[in-house]
Amino acid sequence: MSTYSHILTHFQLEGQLQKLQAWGGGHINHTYLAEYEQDGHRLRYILQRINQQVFRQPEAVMHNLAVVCTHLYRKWQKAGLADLERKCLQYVPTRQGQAAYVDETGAYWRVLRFIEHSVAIDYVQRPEQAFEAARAFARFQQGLEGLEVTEIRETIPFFHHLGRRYAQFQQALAADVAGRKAGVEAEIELAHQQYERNLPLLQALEQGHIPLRIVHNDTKINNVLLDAHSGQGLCVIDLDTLMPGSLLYDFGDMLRTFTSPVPEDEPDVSRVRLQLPLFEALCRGYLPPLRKLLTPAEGELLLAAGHYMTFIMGLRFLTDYLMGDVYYKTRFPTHNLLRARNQFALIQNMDQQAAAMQRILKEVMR
Ligand code: ADP
Ligand code: GN1
Ligand code: MG
Repeated sequence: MSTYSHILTHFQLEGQLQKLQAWGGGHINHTYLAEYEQDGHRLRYILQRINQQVFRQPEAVMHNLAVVCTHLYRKWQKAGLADLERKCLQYVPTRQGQAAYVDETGAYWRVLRFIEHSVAIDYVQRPEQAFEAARAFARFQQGLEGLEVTEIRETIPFFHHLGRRYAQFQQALAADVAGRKAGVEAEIELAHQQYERNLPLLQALEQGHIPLRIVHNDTKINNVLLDAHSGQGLCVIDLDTLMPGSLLYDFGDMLRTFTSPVPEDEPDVSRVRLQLPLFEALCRGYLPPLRKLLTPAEGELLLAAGHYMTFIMGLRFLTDYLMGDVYYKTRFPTHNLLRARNQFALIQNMDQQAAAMQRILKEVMR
């Protein structure tokens, strides 16, 4: 049993705690699965401690979670969405009625209802998975419609701002605190080239031609739960980075994580390849439901967004490697470097298949 069981006593949970164990493969928060027994029934919950190194304003994170969960639940309930309890993320309030419990050290804890009979996959193997996951993200986006951008707080300023990310990379390079610069010259060179190349999208975003929307900002494949039996897309999770931004970030991050059928830290870089059937499934799952919402400017930049987001993640992994692994959870010393190399390999592979991707996109958007 984890030593955190006393934290659970502060939440509106009934029954006997049976088990508490570490859970999931996220890179950021500390996640545990809590199992209760109540009147012969098993009830499960996710207990999470927010990573406050990453989220400097945990109250903003919790504010957004509460606003979005309430909005989606009401909207979908009114619409009669089937299986609502498994399609809408819900938190359990504290005994004081708050969304989070702040412990004596100032740490923020929250409890979420566990979505039963679901799976979070770390990489896509079949087109149906990409389709279903994309459809769940599209439903989520549609659900957010009607919520004002001003109701949502910014949890990480400049989260997907290429200029800021490049500046952080340059600082890490200059400081070279971990002495890792030597040995990654090729990656550094690539990062400089790709920065230049992705600047036009940054400019387009900054010029205000792209609508500012509430978006998820972290649409990687393991942030959506699929039904364990049918594979149906169920519930979008990990709402910590949900904030005003561009829908291009979300499509771009899906393109990054739904289209290459290997994990983000696949040791054999040559296996990192964009598969067109997965790309097509992603487009078919995500774009048609959002057709009315998408502006022509957004439509034009979808592929560029895949590049942009894949590059930003590669750059962030490389920066963290240079800084000595201070941000992402890592399991071995070259973990971040491997992740960065895989992102860069994916970008190069996207380039090789750009024409075919364009054709598919055109076909789906017709
Ligand atoms: P991180 O920010 O660290 O990625 P997440 O919120 O994505 O944290 O949670 C980590 C993992 O925990 C997810 O990938 C998923 O496997 C599991 N998880 C999180 N919330 C739920 C939930 N409500 N029901 C079932 N599993 C969940
Ligand atoms: C982190 O929290 P998680 O593991 O879903 C990161 C994302 C990266 C992703 C790369 C707050 O996501 O931005 O794309 O790792 N989240 C944060 O796998 O930095
Ligand atoms: Mg996550």
